[in-house]
This record gives sequence, C-alpha cells and structure tokens, in this order.
Amino acid sequence: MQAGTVVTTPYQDQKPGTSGLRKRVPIFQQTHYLENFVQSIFDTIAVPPNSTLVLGGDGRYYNREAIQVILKMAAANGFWRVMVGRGGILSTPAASCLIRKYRTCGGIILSASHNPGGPEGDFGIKYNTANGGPAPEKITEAIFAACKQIAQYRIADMPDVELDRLGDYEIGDMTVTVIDPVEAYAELMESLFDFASIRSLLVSGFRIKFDAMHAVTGPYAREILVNRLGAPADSVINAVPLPDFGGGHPDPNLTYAHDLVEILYGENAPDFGAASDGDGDRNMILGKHFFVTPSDSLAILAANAYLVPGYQQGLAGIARSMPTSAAADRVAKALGIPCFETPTGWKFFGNLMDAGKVTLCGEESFGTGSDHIREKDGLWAVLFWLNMLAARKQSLETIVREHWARFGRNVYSRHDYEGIPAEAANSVMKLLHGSFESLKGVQFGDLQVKLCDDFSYTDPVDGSVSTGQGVRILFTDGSRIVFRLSGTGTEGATLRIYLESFEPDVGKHHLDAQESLSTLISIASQISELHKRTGRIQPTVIT
Ligand code: G16
Repeated sequence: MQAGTVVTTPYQDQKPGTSGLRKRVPIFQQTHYLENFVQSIFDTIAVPPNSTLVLGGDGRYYNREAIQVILKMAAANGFWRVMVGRGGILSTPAASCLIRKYRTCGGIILSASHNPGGPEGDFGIKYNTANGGPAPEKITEAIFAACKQIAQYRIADMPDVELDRLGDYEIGDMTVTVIDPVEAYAELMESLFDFASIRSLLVSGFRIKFDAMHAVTGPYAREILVNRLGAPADSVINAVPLPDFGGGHPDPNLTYAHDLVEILYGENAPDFGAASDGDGDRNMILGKHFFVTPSDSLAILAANAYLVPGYQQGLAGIARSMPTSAAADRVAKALGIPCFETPTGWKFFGNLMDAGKVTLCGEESFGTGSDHIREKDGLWAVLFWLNMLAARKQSLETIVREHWARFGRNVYSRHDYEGIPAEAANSVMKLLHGSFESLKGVQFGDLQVKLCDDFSYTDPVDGSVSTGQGVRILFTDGSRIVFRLSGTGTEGATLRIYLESFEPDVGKHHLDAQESLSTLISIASQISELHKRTGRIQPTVIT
C-alpha cells in the first residue's frame, strides 16, 4: 500500500449544522468534496498514535462509496484500526455504543438522518468524539476552519475493502475489522431492559408494529423485537434498508410515517406502534388511535424509570432542549432532581451526561435517550415503552392520561414551514428580533407577553456559551411561542414554530392540541407577519 498526498482547493460551504455536514448527494460527489471534509476532521483531531476509528452509516445512497474513500484516507492518516459495520451499516446509536465499548478515539457516521436519500437526495457526515457523542461546537468550528484552508489530503492507493464479510483485513499498517452492526447494541439493550417481561407481554397477544421506514433500524428491530423478544415477524414493517428508503422520507412523524399511522389509526389496530428514522436515533410512539408527543414521552419515561432495571437506581437529572415542552421539568421537580434546558442538538447533552448530572435526555424532534450512550436512541425508546407497558399492564393511552392527571398537561405542537426562501425566513427572524421591546407587556386576549429573548446557554460543565438559539415569546401564564430556523435542512430554510401552554384541568385534557393552541397559533402568525413575508398560510408538517 502506498499513501500519497493529493493537492486540493477548499470549499467554503462545509459548515456543519445541528448534526454534522448535510448536503445533497451531487454536492458530496464534487471532486475532493468528501475528502476535504474527512481530512479536516483528521487534522482537527490530530489522530493520536494507535487509534481506532468506528465507521458506518445508514445505508443511504453514496454510503458504500464514501466508506471506501474514508478507509483509504484513514490508512494514510495513521489509524491503527477501523471498525466498520458489515455492508457499511451502523445505526447512529450503535456507532455510539461501539465507540464507548471499544474506547476508540471516535467515529465517523454517514447519515443525513431523517432527510430523504437517493442520487438526488441528501447525504451527510459527522464526527463523534471518544465519549460516543456528536462533536461539540468548538470541534465542529475547528473542522470548518480547517475546511476553509485545506490545501491537500492524504489517501492510500489500495483496493476496495470487502465490506460484506465479517473479519479482519490488513491494509498496510492498518487493520479493517468488519463487525456485526447489531450484536453489541442488542447486548446493551438486553442489559438495560427486562427482556423476560417484554417477551411475556409480546407472546400474550399484545400486538406491536414497528416501522423501520426502509432505513437502518430494520436489521436491529428484527434481531431485538422478533428474534430476541418473540414478536411475530410481521411486527416489523419496511424492514429492508434501501439506498433511497424506498422513495420515502424516513422521518418518524405523523406526516411521513404514514404506513404506520394508517395501521395504528385503522380498524383492529395493534396496541403499540413505533417508527424510527434514517439512522435509527429518532422515535415516534403511538398507541391505538393515540399519538404521544416526544416531549410527553420524555416526561413519562422519567416518571416510570423506576420500573426499568437499567434505571432502578434512580435518575441523576433530566435534560431537554429549549423548544421541548416543560413536561419533563414537572417530573424532575416531583423526583427532586435537576432539569437542564439546553439548545437544540444532542451534542449539548454530552457534557451533562459525562459529568454525571443527567441520566435521561430528550428533544421535541423525536429524540429520546439516556447516558447508556451519547446519542439519542430510537429502539431504546421503544424498549423503554414496552418495558413500562409490560410492568404497568395498562394501555398506552391510559398511561399517558394518568400522567397528565397527575402532573397536568403541557399542550404542545410544532409547526414546520419547510423549503421557504432563506431571505424570507431571515426577514421573519429579523422582524421578531426587532420586536422584543415593543411586544413586552402586550395583551393578546387573555394572554400577556412577559418577556421576549433569543435563547442563549452557558454550559454548566465547561462554561462555553452558545447564543442565538431561538426566539422565545414568553407569556405571563407560562405559555410560550418559540421561533427557530432548522439547522438540518438542505433546501432553502425551514422555519419551526413551537407552541406550548399548560392545562391543569383534567376536564380539558381530551381536547385536540391544535384546538387548545389556536390562540397561540394565531398570535405566532400575526407577530411574525408569516403570510406577508413567506407567502405561507399552512405549515407543511405539524407534529
Ligand atoms: C438533529 C440533532 C437533534 C436536533 C434535530 C433537529 O437530529 O441531532 O439534536 O433536535 O437535528 O434539528 P433542527 O431543528 O435544527 O432541524 P437528527 O435526527 O437529524 O440527527
């Protein structure tokens, strides 16, 4: 094997977003585009001697080609070993699990998460550090700085590695170990949850459907839910990962997971439904004709953690992203533990978990997880719910309603306006920024504005400060509206409007969230001049 240096010129658009660099496939296919980014990662982390790298992706279009390039670059950059999932497949949580289990210097995950795939779809790449979590901002900023100056990259001249057969392959001084992508992850799940009671539930007639959306979780769900827990094989649908996700949009929400939604809202519906996304870190939880918001899911898992073997010793604390509802805060208060409010992005939870300050974390964007790894974890959330359902022997809807009766209901919804021109989205945000003072104290019907700000966060562990994390319009009764631009889209801009109010009255808990939030919805549209500035009246996605 010969390692060589290739002269390159920088691209100026390689700034990582909320979770790594995400672009359309044709952009990644430009000459040296992928190589520049990978070399910038390696230069930033200054590969320590005898380092191992974990490598894998969600199987989307361009996954295999990118893996071969990265293996050749890893060999030329002095890695001792690369552990790659068979077929180039690793879910994001499984990659995090492997980084931690084998104490590697980190990992590279190839995924654009819930974004569509295929030759014209999206691709993505992100670096996770040795704790198994997404690189924090100071590292992603250093990677971006390196990208803007890169002049050369190193790559080995070697044949492609056989990715479909398990085993070790020697390439010059580096070993490529092709591993089973599921095994270590499945073992970790078995160590956390009461598999015996879940198995009893699943063989007793309790019916489940898991929608893998033709994305990475198919093999994981089959091994865990069917092989290890005894669910019937047809409990997992869309189980074969496809490079274009079967033409679908692998985002587990009520709009895009329509196969599952039709089943769970249809006749003779199963008792429990769940879906995961492209790379397996998101989850949507459904009961018979019933949707659990991700914010409620986090709160309910926290309140019931004592039923789950892996969490019976108690929770150190809970963390949620700022736009996530405060339902979890109420549980934390009742448990006498702290609740942290961070900016959007799983990377902000890493320090809190490493410092032992929190055990459970969650985000409104269908992400839930714990300190078992440093990523959100779709199947983990499914197993947590199944463990809880097995222990409580009640329907999912009853569990949620009892939770609301005890803690009150944080009525919540997110409205997404996708693919709007960037200038229009920026003008909405600018208008809102300019209205902080004039909005203060203004009365809208029964609601009065208490405070407006742009959320900023000081990490309690390392003191780093992140500003500009979302505009908050807070009302005196605790209701709020949050405006934020998504950091994961690749087409125009996505404006997210998060709406929340608190309803203590059990008599009103049955009301539809959109109905309960209608006043906030119209205030949001009025103060943002949404229609005038974006031409939109209705959101593209409501969750
Ligand atoms: C990523 C991050 C999440 C974040 C989500 C939404 O998820 O890991 O922490 O909540 O994006 O971000 P945004 O609102 O900026 O689009 P994923 O599943 O896409 O990796």
